[in-house]
Amino acid sequence: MPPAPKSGDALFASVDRVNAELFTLTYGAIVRQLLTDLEEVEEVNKQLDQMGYNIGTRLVDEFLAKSNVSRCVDFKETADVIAKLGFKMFLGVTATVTNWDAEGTSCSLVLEDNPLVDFVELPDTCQGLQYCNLLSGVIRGALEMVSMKTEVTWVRDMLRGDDAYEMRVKLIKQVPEEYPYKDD
Ligand code: MYR
Repeated sequence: MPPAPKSGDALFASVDRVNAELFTLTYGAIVRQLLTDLEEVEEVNKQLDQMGYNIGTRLVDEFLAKSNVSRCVDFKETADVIAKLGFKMFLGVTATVTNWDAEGTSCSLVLEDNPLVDFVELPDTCQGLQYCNLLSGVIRGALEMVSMKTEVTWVRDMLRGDDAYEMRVKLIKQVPEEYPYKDD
């Protein structure tokens, strides 16, 4: 007997899953190719970060258009928006915002589930590889487009034996946006 046709929702769920797997495998192939081409793990880390940055500078427009998010009142709200809406929109998971510093300018985004690393195991020769640098680059690039200069670094990485993925996001400078018209 032929299989029953899938309902619309089930079909979209399976298309989403296939897309996510394709994305994960494609990312793995890119990292592998960079390792072959650049040879030095440090160079691959830099390249992944730069690629992420370039993606982030463009992704932010799509995010703002689709999410209807308007200007956040402070960096804490921005971090929540990234963790709950940004990650959900582009990765299908959410992150936890934690470990704020006293000034409210530095926090951690913790991911328990990271679709980028499904099927990945790092060989011993790649121990210094920051496999998820694309993601930190995306955050840095996206935030720069909304006037926030940040540093984003990985402090925990399950591929290196840690119990979660944790990136540290530090606000370096907030460039005030100039209102383009003069009030008379
Ligand atoms: C504001 O203007 O203060 C709001 C800015 C929100 C920026 C959010 C950027 C989200 C970027 C998506 C991250 C995707 C991670 C995979």
